Amino acid sequence: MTYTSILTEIRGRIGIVTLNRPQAMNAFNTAMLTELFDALDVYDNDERVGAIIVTGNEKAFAAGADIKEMAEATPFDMIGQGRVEKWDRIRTIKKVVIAAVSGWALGGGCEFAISCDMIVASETAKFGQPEITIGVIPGAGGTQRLARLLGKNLAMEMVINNRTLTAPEALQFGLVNRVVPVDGYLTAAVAFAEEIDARAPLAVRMAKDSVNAAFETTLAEGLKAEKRNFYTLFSTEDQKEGMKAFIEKRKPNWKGR
Ligand code: DAK
Repeated sequence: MTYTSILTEIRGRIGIVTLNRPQAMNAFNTAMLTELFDALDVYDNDERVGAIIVTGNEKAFAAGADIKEMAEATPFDMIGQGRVEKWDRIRTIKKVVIAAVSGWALGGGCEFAISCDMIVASETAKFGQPEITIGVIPGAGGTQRLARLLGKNLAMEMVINNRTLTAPEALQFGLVNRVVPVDGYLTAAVAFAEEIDARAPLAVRMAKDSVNAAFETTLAEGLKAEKRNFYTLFSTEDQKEGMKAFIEKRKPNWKGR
């Protein structure tokens, strides 16, 4: 697929997808959304890529869905364009996806960022769900994920009263993993992704799957998923290598098998 609204780059072993509609604050139109998920799929299946970063520019990660594109839409247009399915595809990516956020992460932009596995934010990052100001509510998981991540009261305030969170607030409330100076946020995200890529790949995958189970199932089902993943890892060469390396007081040499 030829991309017109995103840029892609493999830096070392890190796949970087840059949202690239600066004239529209990186608002997600159908083309950009389609390209973004195509690129994520490509990197998810590319053995040269160990982890993935999605980023925007300094001013805007993404200002949400493209309001101009959906202003006149009917419910059937919204359903027919498969938007829900498109947004849902982030849940199917197996590799770790880190959002590197600077500037605005609003509406669908905030929802996309919090659907990633982790977030590195620049000091200027701002997170919000302003849909209420245009007569709607979040439609890509914001009400559910923010309630789980931040608790009910703050989620209510963001969704009902357009409360935005600054980067320090987002860090304080656990919405992001780290806040770094704006001139180094992508570099910091790449370093973070490289740390993850240096770990046992199958264990990383199982760890991601297990933590995600906490958001998608009951505690009992989540505990079952964790146990299943834990036991499965005992069938890998990396488990044998990791434990042997510990005993031999040396660094493990991961094979991803
Ligand atoms: N859509 C379209 N264009 C946008 C945009 C957006 N969301 N955000 C900004 N732009 C455009 C502006 O219209 C402007 O274009 P021109 O007038 O120059 O042609 C250009 O980007 C620069 O924006 P501003 O002039 O407004 O720049 P400022 O620095 O003054 O303000 C801002 C930046 C980000 C605070 C402001 O632009 C803003 O408030 N933007 C709108 C934010 C917003 O309301 N976002 C929520 C959108 S609704 C779904 C799943 C998810 C969704 C929908 C469906 N399904 C599963 C079905 C998601 C919905 C949303 O996200």
